[in-house]
Amino acid sequence: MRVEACDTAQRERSPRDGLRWLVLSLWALASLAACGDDDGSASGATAIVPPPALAGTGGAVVPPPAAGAIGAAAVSGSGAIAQAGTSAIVPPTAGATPGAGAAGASGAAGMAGHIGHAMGGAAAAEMHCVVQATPDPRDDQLTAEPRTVTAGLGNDLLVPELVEDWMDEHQFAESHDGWHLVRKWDQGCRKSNAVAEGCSSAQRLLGQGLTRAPIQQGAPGDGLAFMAMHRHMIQMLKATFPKHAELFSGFKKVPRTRDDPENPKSGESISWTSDNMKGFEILENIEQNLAQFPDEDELGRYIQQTYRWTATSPTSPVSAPGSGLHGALHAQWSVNGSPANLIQQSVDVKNHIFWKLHGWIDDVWERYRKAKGLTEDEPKYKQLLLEQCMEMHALQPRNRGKTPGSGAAGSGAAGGGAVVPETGVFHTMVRPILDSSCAGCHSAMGPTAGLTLGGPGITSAEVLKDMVGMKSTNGQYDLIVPGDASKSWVYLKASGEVATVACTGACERGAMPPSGVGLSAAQLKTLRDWIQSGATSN
Ligand SMILES: [Cu+2]
Repeated sequence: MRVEACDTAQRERSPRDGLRWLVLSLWALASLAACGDDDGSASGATAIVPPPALAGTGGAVVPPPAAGAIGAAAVSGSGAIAQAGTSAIVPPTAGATPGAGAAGASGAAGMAGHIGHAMGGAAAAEMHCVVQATPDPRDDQLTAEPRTVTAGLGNDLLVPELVEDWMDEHQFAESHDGWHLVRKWDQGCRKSNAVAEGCSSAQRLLGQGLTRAPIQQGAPGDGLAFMAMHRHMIQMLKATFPKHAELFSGFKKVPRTRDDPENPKSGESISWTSDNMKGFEILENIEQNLAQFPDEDELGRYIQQTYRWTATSPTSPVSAPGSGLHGALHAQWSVNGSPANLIQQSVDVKNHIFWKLHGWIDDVWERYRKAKGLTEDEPKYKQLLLEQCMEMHALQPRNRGKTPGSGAAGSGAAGGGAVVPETGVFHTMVRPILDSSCAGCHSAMGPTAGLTLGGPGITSAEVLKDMVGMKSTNGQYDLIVPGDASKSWVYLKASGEVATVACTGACERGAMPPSGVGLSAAQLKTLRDWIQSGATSN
């Protein structure tokens, strides 16, 4: 799980640029909390703050091709922030959300639950996330009924048109699609730990402003993220349309037969396999089956799907234990040719039954949590939902590849003026590796262990500055020693050589990334060669 990964890494935190840390902390409040930093107070403050361009579980958003990002903005805004401390957190200017268009209007009314940061102007407005939306005025005009459309040979049930309008304004379908796409990166390339080079599907995703998620579908951590992201969407909808929250409530029990009163398409037949049925029985009696799921992540993975692309079987999926009920539920009511076909990831959130089945999954998860004595007050839980919120925000096409302060107002505020595209070996060869493998935890928004190794919102020049000649947490090794990879902590961690390296004091010997899916031999060579040849930008 990423949270655990971050906890592990957090032990290694080193004292670094205090002011910058503070600025980023304020931006990322709870994001940092996830990585084990005094989260009690931070996440307790207010549920929401975060920057849009930050990909929660990391890497889902293309790093900025150019400068002018967080670093610069942070510097320009840092004075006020440092002085004002937490009181610097103020509501953003509603309507200033760049590119919001119609969403700006509804957003003004509908996003009162969020707070932004005293960065001023568009940068502040960009820096928000919606956890608790307030009702949309259209809630009053809604009917409680789903919309029936004729599609292909049958009928399908869609969310009401006004809800669809709201979804369009918030690029809901696109961000949901993107969320899954970045986690199916390896599947698309039929290769574990796939890079875009030589993989056309990855190239296409890059073209959409997406980058590979560090935790791929089915990997440890993905099950929990899967449940949390869909919960985030459900919560958003229920808070936006509270009078019609029932539209987004799940099956109480998954309908088993045509005549089941919960069959969303009454009169149409339903068929499940015996394995499906077994899965329903287990999950609908989750309190009696806790032992089968040691943690929430296991539960999520059991439900989501059974395919696994592993390092040992990169070209074909292996079947992991699990029910795969999520896919079976989607397939059961899928209508060919429907504009919101339930098995079409790019549009399925507009299907009424999507919310029935995901609501059911969400209820199972909630019952599991209750039975385990887990509460919503836990910082890790808050963090989890916050991360999903931030990632979904960042995955809206209008936000992809954007960084706070990188817009027109942002660069103006930063005083940087024109944005200079970066070039050089580090930027083009090394940075992408750091972005995909390290920035999930070590980003500008969530610099676990004080390390910013990439991710959105930081220039390559800044990443370099933060690494080369800088002390690692144990104080014995520098992060990067120009010309000597064998003494460069980042390399030792990435290569796993940390396991045997000489340490005089405390030595955190875990290799990175903690997911266990490390850098490929080619990536390690790139990193090594770059260090050996001087670790410069060129
Ligand atoms: Cu989904």
